Amino acid sequence: ARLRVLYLLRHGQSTANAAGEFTGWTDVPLTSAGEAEATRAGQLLAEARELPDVVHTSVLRRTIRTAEIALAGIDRSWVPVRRSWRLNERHYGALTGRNKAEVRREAGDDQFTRWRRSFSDAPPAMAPSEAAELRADPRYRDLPPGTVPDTESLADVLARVLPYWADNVATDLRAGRTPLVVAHGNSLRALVMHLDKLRPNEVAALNIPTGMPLRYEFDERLLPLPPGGRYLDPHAADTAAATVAAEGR
Ligand code: DG2
Repeated sequence: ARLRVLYLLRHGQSTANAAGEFTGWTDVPLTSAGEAEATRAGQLLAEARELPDVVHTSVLRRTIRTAEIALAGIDRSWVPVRRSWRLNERHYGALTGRNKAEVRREAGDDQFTRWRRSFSDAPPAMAPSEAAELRADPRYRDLPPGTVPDTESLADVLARVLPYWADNVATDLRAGRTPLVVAHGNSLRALVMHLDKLRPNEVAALNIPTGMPLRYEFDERLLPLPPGGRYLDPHAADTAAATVAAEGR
């Protein structure tokens, strides 16, 4: 049977990542280091046997730009691209824009870790004026009322990522395509949780590094072989994931 291959890629370092700030739905650009990560991701993909022939991104510029750079690197700027708010980062509520180290000092280690990595806890809601501004954004204003969140848990993210997976990415895989999904730390954690059937306590320990292509192979039933996929540069990915885990420290 034909191999079904999927690539997951978190965007390269953003200006908010570099500043150590919670980002969520804020539309920040890549840093030059983030662009270099995207270039490197393209080089790694270029060495892979199966090249992406369809791309999915969030509607935030850090994934859009990362996808552009990586696709140019494999000479596949022509690949069809779909974008969805469903692949956006987890909405970080009132933590959005706050410095992670500062929040950790104020709220304490336990609360900080729960906000970042628990499955069902959501941070406090974003201020109503800021939330209203987000709802008025042209990207979101035509969505059904109640769709744009003012904070989200990972459980909420999973609930909105799953329909996108089922209706778009899984459909591509079944049609024999090789999708590249360029998304975010937490929207990808939700997706991996689903793919690998992780429990909440298992997904708490999962950290996805920026700019590192993660390759999944599936059987006919779309069960991953092996579970967890494989980073194209496993050593660099391990080191970078440990850095993500230690943010705010
Ligand atoms: C980061 C993830 O999202 O942060 O929103 O701060 O992937 O868009 O850079 P991304 C954010 P953590 O949950 O790892 O703190």
